[in-house]
Amino acid sequence: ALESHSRASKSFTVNSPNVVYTPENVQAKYTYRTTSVDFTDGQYTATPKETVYDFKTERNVGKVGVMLVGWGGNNGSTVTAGIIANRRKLEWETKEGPRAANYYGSVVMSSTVKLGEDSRTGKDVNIPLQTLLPMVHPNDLVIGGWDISKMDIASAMDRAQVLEPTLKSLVRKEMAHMVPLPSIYYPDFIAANQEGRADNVVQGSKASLEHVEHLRKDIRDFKSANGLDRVIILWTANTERYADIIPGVNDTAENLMRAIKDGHEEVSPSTVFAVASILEKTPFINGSPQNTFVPGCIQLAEQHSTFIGGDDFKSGQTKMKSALVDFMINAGIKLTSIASYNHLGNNDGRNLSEQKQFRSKEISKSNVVDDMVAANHVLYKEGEHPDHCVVIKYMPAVGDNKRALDEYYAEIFLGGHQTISLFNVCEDSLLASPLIIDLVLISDLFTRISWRKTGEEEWKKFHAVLSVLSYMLKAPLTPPGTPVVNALAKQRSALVNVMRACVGLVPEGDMGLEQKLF
Ligand code: NAI
Ligand code: DG6
Repeated sequence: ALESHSRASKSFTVNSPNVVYTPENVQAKYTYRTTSVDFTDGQYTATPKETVYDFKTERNVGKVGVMLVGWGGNNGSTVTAGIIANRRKLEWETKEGPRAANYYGSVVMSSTVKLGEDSRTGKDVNIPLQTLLPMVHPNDLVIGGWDISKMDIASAMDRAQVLEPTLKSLVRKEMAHMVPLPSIYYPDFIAANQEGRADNVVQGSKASLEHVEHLRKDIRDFKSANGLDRVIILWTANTERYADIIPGVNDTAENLMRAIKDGHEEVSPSTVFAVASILEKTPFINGSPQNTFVPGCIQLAEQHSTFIGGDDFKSGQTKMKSALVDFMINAGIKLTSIASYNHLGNNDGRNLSEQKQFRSKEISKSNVVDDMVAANHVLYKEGEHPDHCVVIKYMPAVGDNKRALDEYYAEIFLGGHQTISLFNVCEDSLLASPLIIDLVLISDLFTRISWRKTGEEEWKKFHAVLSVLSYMLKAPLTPPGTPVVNALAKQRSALVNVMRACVGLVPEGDMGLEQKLF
């Protein structure tokens, strides 16, 4: 098993006394270089700083499962069909000719990173990101999950209206046997228009310890029935309304557990899922915008050293925004307004047509430029911010083919203006599904990474709030008190550079001195 599962790590080895390979681990000593800044007498002083860390990554990835909450939805059924199609190397006919399974849109599976420069030619050597560290292959994931709708996943795939009929016919038989587990349903948290789907629910319409125990048992049963080493739980169910943060109810781990026991009405289904996952020491990722991770839930994850990550998949319009705004502001262009409109016709759009659920999405879509604006005090005064408006409309006819229109309006040299208008037509679930794969693969990887400061005895895990997942998420959750980074390029380099550190490689740099100094 070790032989086959660690094949990815064999694609390169690092030739350094700081990196040691054993059959079980890759261990690297890594010098982290930062700059510490002081402000005295009206002047900054920058002091280079070095901290030496050891990183240890387990090489045997073992057998991994993923349990999707909302398995029967557009994302759940699409990602399932996609993994089966890849596993079976399927090809199918479309009106544009034959197509074959791929993992396009997955940063792990379909992007590359620079390993270094060829020692003879000096040219960049690029390798697939998935080969930087031993990672589970998505084809090997065992998939399961819950849905409040009891429809099997093959029929759910038809209901979603995302995939080509020719592809569906090839995966239908296998998917027809996949039936979601009953789930917990507290009607007040999702739109009333979803009620008709709820025919697969566990008894009880508010939080309870019985629900937590029920879900914990589901996780344990799934793990043992499939002989899994680890499971990742991911919420891709409907967007919920925000839960009110109430002192004494969800502000601490202890209060949250008591609120669940008492059946408090401000505890959402997604929080109950998160609590069950945390207690099972199983990472939990939130792909929707609501505040699942109330302070008490974050504290619980910290206490149990279990990874949580969120919120809200960053697929099309917002991904573009977090790249474009980064470019504009870093180019010294003063962005003054963003008008973001989209319409879509899938069940997600239907659910978001109610105000409380829309509000959750409006929040996650609106905060994505804050860090870039705050970093540029040449363009923006303290507290100054571009206008930002987010509109979402439900238009059944366009189904999953979301239409997004964005206008970026900016002030340029000497009072002039620049207007950038974008029209982005994206098949929503085909953009979101690869993000689910990335979130699962990266979360699983970090369960196998330990670190310590050189000289210390004890190995530790990364902080329970797994902020390296930010690249895939619209409103990244970060450890309490730490900054949120939305800029897309920074998010990617954080992920890649942490992975590089684990094999003792310097951060990706673009100086290219060897091509400039002769
Ligand atoms: P969907 O509406 O097709 O699927 C959601 C599924 O969740 C449904 O099958 C529903 O029955 C189920 N569900 C609702 N409450 C549940 C509960 N308590 N337990 C278990 N299942 C439950 O939605 P879709 O398009 O798959 O999106 C899922 C989520 O991902 C939404 O919150 C959406 O806002 C978010 N998202 C989607 C993106 C995309 O591009 N498709 C991108 C970003 C976020
Ligand atoms: C309409 O905005 C529905 C939403 O669920 C989005 O489709 C989803 O959040 C993806 O949004 P974005 O901005 O990342 O494309």
